[in-house]
Amino acid sequence: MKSRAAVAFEAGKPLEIAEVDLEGPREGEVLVEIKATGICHTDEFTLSGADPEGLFPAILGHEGAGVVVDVGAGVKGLKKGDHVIPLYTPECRECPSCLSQKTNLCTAIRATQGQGLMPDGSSRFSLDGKPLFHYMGTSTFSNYTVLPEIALAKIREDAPFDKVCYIGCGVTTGIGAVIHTAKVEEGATAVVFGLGGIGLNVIQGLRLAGADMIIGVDLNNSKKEWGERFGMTHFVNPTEIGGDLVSYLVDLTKRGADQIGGADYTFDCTGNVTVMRQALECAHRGWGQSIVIGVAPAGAEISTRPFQLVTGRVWKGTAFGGARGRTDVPKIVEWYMDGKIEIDPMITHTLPLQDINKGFDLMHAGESIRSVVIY
Ligand code: NAD
Ligand code: AHE
Ligand code: ZN
Repeated sequence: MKSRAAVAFEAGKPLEIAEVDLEGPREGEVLVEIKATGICHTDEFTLSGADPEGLFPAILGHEGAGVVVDVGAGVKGLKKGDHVIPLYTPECRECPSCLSQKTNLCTAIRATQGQGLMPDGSSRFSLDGKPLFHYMGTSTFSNYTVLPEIALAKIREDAPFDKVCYIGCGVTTGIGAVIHTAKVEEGATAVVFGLGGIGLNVIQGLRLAGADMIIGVDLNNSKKEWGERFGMTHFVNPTEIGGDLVSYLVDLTKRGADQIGGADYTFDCTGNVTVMRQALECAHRGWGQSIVIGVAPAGAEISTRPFQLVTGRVWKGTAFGGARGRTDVPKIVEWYMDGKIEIDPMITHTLPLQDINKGFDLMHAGESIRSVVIY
């Protein structure tokens, strides 16, 4: 079949709209009509050429929602008409990682996914007879896409596609980092670096967990109002404090009898390795945990004095907020439908597919939180 798609032909170049060819689902695979997709900073990261796994030409996009159109042989858990969210972190429930119950990083198809291919080692997409790479196993910048059954979460049918697509990455990553990875407790203090589409969801996750002091750090002052909207209690612009950011944050988190200072939990949502170090070092001596969410460019490395770890700070990372997609994503959709979490105000822009590059421009200009493409 044909599908309208935004194709990334080359790193650093705008996407181009094309009618691509899409083969039907093979064994264990599902054809999905994508109804809406968010644009995440990770799409921009890969398009920029900074992703060591980045492949071109490819169909990017990993934050979608849609409807099952067809299923391949052996698909048991999904049928035509089901509403689904694609999962770049699948959940096979059979691999050692899934069975361990210690991680959400299912390994069933990770190798081929990283090569831009379906699990059988081939691509379903092509243009003019030449294959196009899949991306993160999802390729939601195509109106129709094929995924393995294990990479789809079935969701309730009254959930609006143009909002719940955001649960396919940003919402789950941010809230999950708080709930699954950090396991933040009531009354905690926290610092969130980078108040974009991920950081604001960390903030709403912290509010949900009952954190007391939620400090947001961003270079863009317009993010102050955004952070406050979702529960941030203090805002810091590092360029305006006139001194060392870590000392400033440690002082700000001194409370009552505890004059050591430092946050119980800190989160990097920038992908900047200098910020990651600051986030670790403003975590509380003895117990503070710092969670890396941001994705750093090829070749970037993190560093700190080992003494920071010797004295009890913990450095952790999280992918997809530690969520097990098929199990947890439908629950997060329920939370949204029940009003327990907010999504609508964060979707600042909606665009037709032909304007997808505007979504990237808005992100670069710091003007959007999330842009969503509606097919
Ligand atoms: P975004 O562009 O919407 O937001 C980034 C924010 O960081 C912006 O508000 C920007 O002003 C701020 N910022 C940039 N440099 C800063 C600095 N030095 N100090 C303070 N603030 C700074 O991006 P997003 O969609 O929220 O994604 C954030 C990061 O998370 C990206 O690196 C993305 O690739 C990554 N990500 C990771 C996962 C995961 O599973 N680990 C999932 C989604 C996104
Ligand atoms: N391909 C990059 C790493 C990119 C990365 O870390 N991706 C996150 C999801 S970001 C979503 O917006 C992730 O899930 N990582 C785990 C995994 O298995 O990819 C690189 O550096 O090679
Ligand atoms: Zn993402």
